[in-house]
Order: sequence, then structure tokens, then C-alpha cells
Amino acid sequence: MALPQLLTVALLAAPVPVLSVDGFADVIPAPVSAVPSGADFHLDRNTVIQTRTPAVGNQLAADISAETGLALPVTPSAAPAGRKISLKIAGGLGDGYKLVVNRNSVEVTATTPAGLFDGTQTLLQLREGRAIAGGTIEDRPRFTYRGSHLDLARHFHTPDEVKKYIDEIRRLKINYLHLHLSDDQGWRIQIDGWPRLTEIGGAAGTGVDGVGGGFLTKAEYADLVAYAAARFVTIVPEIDMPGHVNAAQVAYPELTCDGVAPPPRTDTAVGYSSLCISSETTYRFVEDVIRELAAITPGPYIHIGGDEAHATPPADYVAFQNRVIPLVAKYGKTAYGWHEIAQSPAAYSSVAQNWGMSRSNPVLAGAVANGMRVVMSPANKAYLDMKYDRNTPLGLTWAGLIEVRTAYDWDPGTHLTGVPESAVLGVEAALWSETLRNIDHIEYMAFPRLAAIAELGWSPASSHDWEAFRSRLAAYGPQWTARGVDFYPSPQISW
Ligand code: TNX
Repeated sequence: MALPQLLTVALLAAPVPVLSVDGFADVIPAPVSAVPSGADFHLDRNTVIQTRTPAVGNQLAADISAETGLALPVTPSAAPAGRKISLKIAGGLGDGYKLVVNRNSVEVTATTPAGLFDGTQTLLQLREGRAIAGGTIEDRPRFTYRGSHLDLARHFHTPDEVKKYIDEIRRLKINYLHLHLSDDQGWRIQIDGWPRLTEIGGAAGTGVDGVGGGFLTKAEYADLVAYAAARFVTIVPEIDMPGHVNAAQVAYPELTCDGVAPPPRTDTAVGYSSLCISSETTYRFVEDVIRELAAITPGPYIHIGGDEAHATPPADYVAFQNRVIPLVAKYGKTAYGWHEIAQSPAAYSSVAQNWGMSRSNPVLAGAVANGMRVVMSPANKAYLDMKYDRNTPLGLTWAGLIEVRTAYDWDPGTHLTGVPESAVLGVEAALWSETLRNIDHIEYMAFPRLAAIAELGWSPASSHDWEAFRSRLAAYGPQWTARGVDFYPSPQISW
């Protein structure tokens, strides 16, 4: 690697874009500050990983081994003279980290294990062959919630596919994975008290166009939760209600008001089904589902859907949410729902996921004034199932065409009138699966746009710069290629 020219980037103090010098600051999401030194560290078979946080150390060792073939030992204490990567917990860094790469050592310091893990993800991005680019990075997230969403209901995605996706999203410092587990077509999570949900709703042929099917057993779900947690990703399960419930009603006709089972549906229409709001059976069902889901979900959130309930009269909708949201709290979780739940006063203590395309939503702004917090997923920016351009073979167009620059050029902190940055928990990119049947499809639609959304969630607003982003993205492409990720080679990027 050539010696970089002398340069200092003092981003903590001044709003200067991160500069790229010989790849040192080619990190996504852009770090708060990055100062290259030219003193690269070289991994070799004598390098050790020294840490008292083995959860982070072992994961780093596994990644380095997979990518370089070097099996580095992970130890709590190492000879002071040895060449080492040390991962340390120390106070004062909030949820951020500091990374110093010298010729003889690499040191990552953070106050939390999650911060330490984020630091190791930056470290992995600085690796080229066995060299790790030298310099100092100081970094911390802008928002605490950086989410990605997968729809297992329209087409089921297997646990192995979800794991491969987790492997990629955590590299971008995404820390929540929202799984959409039920919809009109299918039901994808085992619920012991209501077994026909998956016997019927998870059967073969329950995917869109009658293709695919399947569901997660509780054991498979728990295994996914653990796999994600080992990579500092928290799973957020969603059961969509009171709309998007046709599959549940096919399995249990008593969830309709007339007790008659509707026909199974594998088309892509939305807004036609509703739970029976006046029936106590509905609330027994909802409570059972929430209780069982909360019991297998260590994360703080249960997502209760709430979108596009066009078949539920507005007063019924509010009455339903006023009963259901407290049930989530009863089982120790925070309710999270699509922004329509903001209509219900019971929702003010929960989190709204804004999918709207408008820059203003007075109902949501009113709820925010009452304490509600918001995750930003505007469909015309952050819906990764929208086509990139007219020729994209997969995807939908109802929220527009979303090229990489469109996904990148917006600010979650100022996006909605009356929703100040202090009320924004973060961002989430949604990837609906009506047209997506396998992991290649998922990767093609998610990448590279998920990198843009990840950067909006992590990097300081002052570093927002399309030219800098597209050049870092071009540098990131070979990493996806090396890992066999089928990303879309957007013509906006000079790959
Ligand atoms: C809207 S916006 C939906 C989903 C669809 C998606 C397709 C929202 C919360 N719901 O039911 O799958 O559009 O893009």
C-alpha cells in the first residue's frame, strides 16, 4: 500500500465529509472520524486476539479464519510483546468505539460489547488480503435502531437464507432484523395453542402464486434468535393484525365474524381481511400469540403490524389497538407497529414505523407530541422491494422506482414535519417478498441499497455526501463479490 498523504479529518468538531485515503476510510457506514497513518498491520499465524469479551473475539476469529484461512487464537491475556488484536471494554465511549491500527497492534476499545462488535466490523472492512490499513477511527451511531426487514409470509425464506442475510446486514452495523411472520397468504411461526396456523397456514403452496410455503418451528426461531444475537442483531417478530389475517382465518374460521372460513389466497391484494373486533375469541387468540411469541423473543419489541386495515372500520381499529397494545406490555415487551397505530392513544408509549410517502403526517406528529417514537421507513426511499428502474426483473413499483441515490438522499432526522430527530429511534429498510423467492432475489434487491439506509442510520448527518458515498460503495463491491452476494450493479456506481 502506498504511503497516504498527510491529512487530518476532525469530524467530531467540524462537519467535514470523511475522506478516502488509500482505502482507509472506505468504510460503510461512514465513521465519525478517520485519520489514516499508513502504518498497516499485517495478520500472520502468530497474531493473537486478546480480549475478555470472547463473544466478540470468537466471532472476529471466525470471520478472519473464513476470509484469510488464518486461525487466530482468542485469549484473555497475551504476551505484551506479541503482535496482537486487542478488544477492550473501557468507559467513556457511549455506544461507539475507537479503533487504532498500528504496525504492531490493532486495538478496538468500546464501552459496550455491541460497540466492540461494531468496531470489529469496521476492522474487517479495513482488511485487504492480510493487511489491515493503519490509522485511527473514532465512531458512534447517530441512531440506536438500525433495522432491516424480511417478509417470510409472502414467500417463506429458510433459516439458512435468513442466516446468510444476517451475515451481511451486521457488516453494515444493522442491529435489528424485523421478521414479518404472518399475512393473508401464510403463517410462518409455530404457535402451540393454535397449531392449525402453521399446519394449514404454513403448508406447501401458501406462498404468492401458490409457490413455496413453510414456517419456523419454535426451535428454528430460537436458533435464529441466537444466531442473530451472536452477531449483535436483535430479532423483532411481527404478527400483522387486525388486517392481513386471511391465513389465520382459513385455519381458524372462528376468527371471522360470521364463522365461515374464507378461501385461501395467494394473490398480492391487500386490505381485504380483518379480525372480528367485537369477538372475545379474537382477544384470546391475540393474547395467546403475543404470550407465546414474547416467551421466545429476548429482544424488547413485538411488532403488531396494524397496516392497511382497510376492512376494519376506523373506530373498531382504535378499539382493537387500545386492547392489544397493553397485552404486549403485559408480557414485558414494547409494542411496535406500522404508523397507522398512532391513531390509538394506547400507542403513544410504543414505536411507530412510518412507511408513508408524504413529508407530513399530522396524526403521527400528534402522537409524537405525546411521547411516541418513530422508526423511519418511507416507502419511496426505504422499501427495497421497489424496482431500481423500469428494467429490474424483480420487485414492485407502487412507491416508485428507487435507485441507490434515491435510497441515500434523505434525512431521517428531518424527514417528517413535527417529528424531530429526538423522537426518531432510527431507520429500517423493508424488503417485501411478493416477487422474491430465494436468497439471490433478496440479495439483488437489498444490496447495494441497504448500505445506503444503514449509513443514514449510523453516520452523522454532517458526513452526508453522495459523491463520497458512491466512491466508498464502489470500494465495498469486491467484498460482496468475495462472499458470493448477488448485488445489483447499479449504473450510478463506478464499480
Ligand atoms: C405495503 S406498507 C405493505 C405490504 C406489501 C408491500 C409491498 C405496508 C406496511 N404494507 O403489505 O407487501 O406494500 O411493497
